[in-house]
Amino acid sequence: MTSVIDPAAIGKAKRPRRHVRSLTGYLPEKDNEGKEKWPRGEEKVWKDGLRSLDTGVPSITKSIVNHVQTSLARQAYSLDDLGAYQAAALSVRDNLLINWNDTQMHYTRKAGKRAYYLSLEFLMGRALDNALLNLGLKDQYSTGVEKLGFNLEDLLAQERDAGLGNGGLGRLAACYLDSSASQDLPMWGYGLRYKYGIFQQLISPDGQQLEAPDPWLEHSNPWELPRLDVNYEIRFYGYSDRLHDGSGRAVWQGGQEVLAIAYDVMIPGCDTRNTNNLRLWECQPKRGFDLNSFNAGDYEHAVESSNSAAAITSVLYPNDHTTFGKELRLKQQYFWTAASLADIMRRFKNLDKPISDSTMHTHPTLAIVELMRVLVDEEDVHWDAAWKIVTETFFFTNHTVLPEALEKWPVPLLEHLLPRHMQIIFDIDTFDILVAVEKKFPGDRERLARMSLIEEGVPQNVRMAHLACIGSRKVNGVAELHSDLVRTTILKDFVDFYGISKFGNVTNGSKSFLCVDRVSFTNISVSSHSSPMAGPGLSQLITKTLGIPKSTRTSERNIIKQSNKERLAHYVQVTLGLKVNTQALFDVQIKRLHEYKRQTLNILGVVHRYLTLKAMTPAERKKVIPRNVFFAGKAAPGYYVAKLTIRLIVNVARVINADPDTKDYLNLFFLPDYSVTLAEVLIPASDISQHISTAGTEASGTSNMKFCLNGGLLLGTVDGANIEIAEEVGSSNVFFFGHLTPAVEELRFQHMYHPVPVEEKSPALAHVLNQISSGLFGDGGVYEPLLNTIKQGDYYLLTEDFDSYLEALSMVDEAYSDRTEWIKKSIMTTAKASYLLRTLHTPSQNLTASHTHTYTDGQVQLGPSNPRLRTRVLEHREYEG
Ligand code: F58
Repeated sequence: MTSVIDPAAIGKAKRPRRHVRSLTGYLPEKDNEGKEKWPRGEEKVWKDGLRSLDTGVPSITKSIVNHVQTSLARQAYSLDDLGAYQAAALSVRDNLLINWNDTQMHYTRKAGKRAYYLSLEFLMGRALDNALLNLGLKDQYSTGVEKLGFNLEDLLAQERDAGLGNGGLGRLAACYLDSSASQDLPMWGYGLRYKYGIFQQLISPDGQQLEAPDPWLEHSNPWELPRLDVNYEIRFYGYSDRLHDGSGRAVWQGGQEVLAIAYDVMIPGCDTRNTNNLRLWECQPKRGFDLNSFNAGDYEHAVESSNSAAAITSVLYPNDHTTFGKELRLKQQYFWTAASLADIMRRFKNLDKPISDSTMHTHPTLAIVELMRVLVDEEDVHWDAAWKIVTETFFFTNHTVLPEALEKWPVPLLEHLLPRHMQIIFDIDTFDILVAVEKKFPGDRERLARMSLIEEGVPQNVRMAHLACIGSRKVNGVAELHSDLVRTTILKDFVDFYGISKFGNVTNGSKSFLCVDRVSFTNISVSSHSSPMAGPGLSQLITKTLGIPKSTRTSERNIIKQSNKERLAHYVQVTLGLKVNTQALFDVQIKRLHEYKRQTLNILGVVHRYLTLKAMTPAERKKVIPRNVFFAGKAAPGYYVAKLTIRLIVNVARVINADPDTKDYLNLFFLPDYSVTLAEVLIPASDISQHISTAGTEASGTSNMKFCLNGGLLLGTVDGANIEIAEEVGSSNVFFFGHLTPAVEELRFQHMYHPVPVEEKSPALAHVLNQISSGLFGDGGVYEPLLNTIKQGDYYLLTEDFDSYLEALSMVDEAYSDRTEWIKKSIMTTAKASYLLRTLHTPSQNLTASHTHTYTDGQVQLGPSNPRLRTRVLEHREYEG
């Protein structure tokens, strides 16, 4: 028997794609008296079937064994550590899902307002340990897996980091999620589910960085829940016809359509059942396979659309401070903002609940344009009303003022890929900016050119930071100094135009205990589950417990630090095969490799120390404080100079560590493949950490905070959050050096037009450079391009800061020689820096360092009882008109 196939049905789903009930944001129907109706079947039978959390050891082991049996289809005989990890993770996930479900229902019933954090990067690291700590179940799981013949630490080590981020920006996003969940705030994250996260860094025998892909999803990911029926169609290319009916509307059609599929990642709060959501989008072809092409024998064309769709969420771009104007990158940005907004709009329309979005940096700026398109073209909202909604909805956080990081997109590219969006950008530029600027500053054409969204040139470019600024309700930087720079440099004209009140500061914070050493927690009795393990509660507890340095605390602290140093030493032994002297001072610089972060200054300082040691007699050397210097960090694959710095570090390490004259006093380690997991080993072990950017270039920095929380002192420049940290922990506990921000511009001018040879500026530095050039660490010629950046132009001002850097290093040596005093400093640093744990603050607490832009201005509060909120609901209804 043959059946007839309707060609029109090929590739179409047999039933509607969207199974509405699996979406969040639905409530039970109510009867005439307003009582909720049970939707189907017998309520009691349903309720008896619901499971509760597994918190006791017997129910935990039962759950793990069940997962081995049914989820993994394995047996006790065939279970390795990886399988046991997967079963344990699935069992923990069951608990998270129970909490997740209840939380989302609670939000739907109660929460009047939600915040959404849009970021292309979420650097989450590992999930199992974090979930166990947040659920307060680590001890129970440890006992449980032991009863099943495994060791929890071994299982934790099986998990691959979720490396969906480059560095500080992505890690901050992860901290925000953690904080919001821990403080019971209804916030969701939206990002992309990259198939390949940040590349794996390998170091070749001659010290070069090599990159390998990071197939982190290889063994399936127990922490995500595919929501295949939550999907949206996203269009690219095609053409846009304006309607010319005075409405400003247009119809966008044709081109390529792809599907955004949702994957949900549970974000557990600490010491609360509140569990938030991170929704990551995967791109799939709208129709998987072009059957016509296949039948015509053109297999390549048949799979082409699926290949090009999959490419959109295939890989995280590994550049953290440069933009290249690549079409695929723009596709990623639009795909993600359009899918996220569609999802948010659906929830909003379903519940009539107000939204507050955060465009956290310039990546999601297209969301501003997309929301205009949806409101004007699809929802038929008048342009002016739509613009008012848009500019009430978004909050823009700037994370850098480096010129090379300010995103610009070529107009022809935008016109081709997103024709309707380009029209909207031109309209916003004309009607919502230039006309108003001309009115306020008549005849000031230069100002118009500077402020326009369009930068003239061949081709023209769209300035995304300007768009983010004018399309947002508030703009902020991430530390006081940085926010000042935003106001006085890149967005100065906009401050003149809007007034200062739109431009604030929200200094970054850090997740409560990402890296705070676990041992210290037990020792300061914060381990009890009833203790406030997160946010302001924890910060108060640390301050109270550690605030007054007592001699008992001092010795306790020493033991803790020592054990963390030994853990790091063990890691180095296992991974590099090198022995670490755990009695030495541990000096750590771990961050993305970038000229502005000046790892080069650090390695040149190490070489100087080495040369100084070599010139000493053995008796003199005996007086020197032994030091281990640790580096870790990845360079963008195309960043030649940064990669040369890695090569120099690795080759200097090779020489120094093998030198019998000095190896008892100085050792150097470059730890490959820096990750959140590695940071968790390195940070608690540090005595001193380096944050030595050229003044005015590091927006905030966040690892500086994590080091302080772990009792590591800072050696740094007067830059970013270093300044506020020092204000809090006391300037005697921070080692500052270098020129200040206001001097930088003039110094650069002098270097450009009136250069002075390095020999005159800093003989010490000149000696170091000569030694490298002359081949002390292998072929000196290799390093010439790197050394030339210092000898010529010296944009990052190493020659200016080198001598004061050496002085600061000596001050560290001197301070460390009095170990009791040093430990006191370390304790004070942890205690005082604990204010950084206050991540998300509600205005009702009247605290200053707020973290979520929704609350920064103190105008909007969560919860249905807030009268302002009701006003906003009404406003939105009016706009929808
Ligand atoms: C980082 N920015 C800052 N990328 O460098 C760091 O100081 C800060 O602590 C951190 O953000 C969190 O606020 C960063 O990693 C960017 O700023 C991007 C550059 C390319 C365009 C989009 C922003």
